[in-house]
Amino acid sequence: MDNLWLYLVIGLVVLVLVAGFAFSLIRGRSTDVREREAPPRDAGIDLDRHPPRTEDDLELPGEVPGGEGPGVDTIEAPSTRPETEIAIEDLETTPTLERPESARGRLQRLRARLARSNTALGKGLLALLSRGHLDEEAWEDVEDTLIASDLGVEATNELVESLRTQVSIDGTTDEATVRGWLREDLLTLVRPEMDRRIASARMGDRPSVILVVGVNGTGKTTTVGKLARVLVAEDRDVLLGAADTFRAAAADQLETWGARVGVATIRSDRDGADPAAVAFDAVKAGIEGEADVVIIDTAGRLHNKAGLMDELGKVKRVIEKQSEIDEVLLVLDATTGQNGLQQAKVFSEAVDVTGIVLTKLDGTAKGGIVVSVQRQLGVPVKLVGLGEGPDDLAPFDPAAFVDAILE
Ligand SMILES: Nc1nc2c(ncn2[C@@H]2O[C@H](COP(=O)(O)OP(=O)(O)OP(=O)(O)O)[C@@H](O)[C@H]2O)c(=O)[nH]1
Ligand SMILES: [Mg+2]
Repeated sequence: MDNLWLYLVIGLVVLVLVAGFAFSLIRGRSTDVREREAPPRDAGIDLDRHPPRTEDDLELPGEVPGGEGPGVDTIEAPSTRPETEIAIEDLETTPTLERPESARGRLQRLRARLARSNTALGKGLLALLSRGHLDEEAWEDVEDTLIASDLGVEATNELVESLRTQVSIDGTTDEATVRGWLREDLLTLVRPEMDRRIASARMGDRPSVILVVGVNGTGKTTTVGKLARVLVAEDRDVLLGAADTFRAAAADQLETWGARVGVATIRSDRDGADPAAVAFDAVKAGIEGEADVVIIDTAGRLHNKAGLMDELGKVKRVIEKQSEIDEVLLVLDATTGQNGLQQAKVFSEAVDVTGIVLTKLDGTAKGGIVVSVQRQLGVPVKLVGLGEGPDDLAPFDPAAFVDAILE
């Protein structure tokens, strides 16, 4: 009998132990599952800003060919998107995002580069003007130098006229005096009174929308990347839209720029997806995620290809279904001269250009294009690209520009 009791007690203890062990095993596993399902907290990108596509998205009426809607699958929930997960991991394992340089004083920093590239204009002019007796031949040389800098015939005539008047009144041609006149005249031509601010703050209850356009290879994607950096340095919440859907590599290029400073990119992974649909989705995500600014990169297009220019018009119209476009930046390669002016004309007819970005000013003595393009379009040069480095983009500052030319 005693033995029976003993067996009963031992049996009970073993039962309790087994039950306890089993319970703790189950608990442990469910915690595991919860942890794995929980979204990463400090991924650096607010995933809520990329909500899943809704039925509405597919209703871009008539604008989207094909029965599958825009085909932009970027803003699906991250759990179904291995690419997005990889991007988040990357950001997590790279905890130190780059800290971009603030825009203030950038042109001063880049002044030496600008001065070097424009020596033919500045030094050439000063040498000509201060060499003493200025005969007709000397004035022709001055004109030639200005024309060669892409200043344009009209502005060149105005400048030469003004200089001739001052020389005849004053009689002097010492370098300091001539430099003073030139500085004043060039500054007037560059029109310092133009508003060069870039729309980059929220407009009421929506983000500002910036569309970046231009012909192939002018530096659009690089400019969008650099601009995102400038805005991040100003604590703006930026979202990028990769509406260059010709090649997946174009979206990759943009995404890489963004990831370096913790900015997300809305893109399609399908080559040849409708660029208007991607642009639409980017703006939509920007609105829903309460971004400050959405910057949309577009594919390079030749201005003389009507079909491509029409496509750009469509991108604009589709974006405008849900938001105004606050800024259309035309990116021009400063080394392309007269052709750049022709591009400016055609692009401004297709989309209302609000500002010019002049890139590659570091490699050319053709700074006069600032004046000619502003004259042609009546819109200001807002930014200048002065190199391939990530912070080699500066807000255009007329006085610093003229000083650099005359350095
Ligand atoms: N030196 C110099 N190079 C620049 C500047 N801006 C861009 N680039 C270079 O120009 C080349 C083309 O730049 P992208 O940004 O890819 O040009 P894109 O307009 O986007 O080209 P597509 O998308 O093919 O039309 C790259 O090698 C850039 O590094 C600049 O201000 N100075
Ligand atoms: Mg590009």
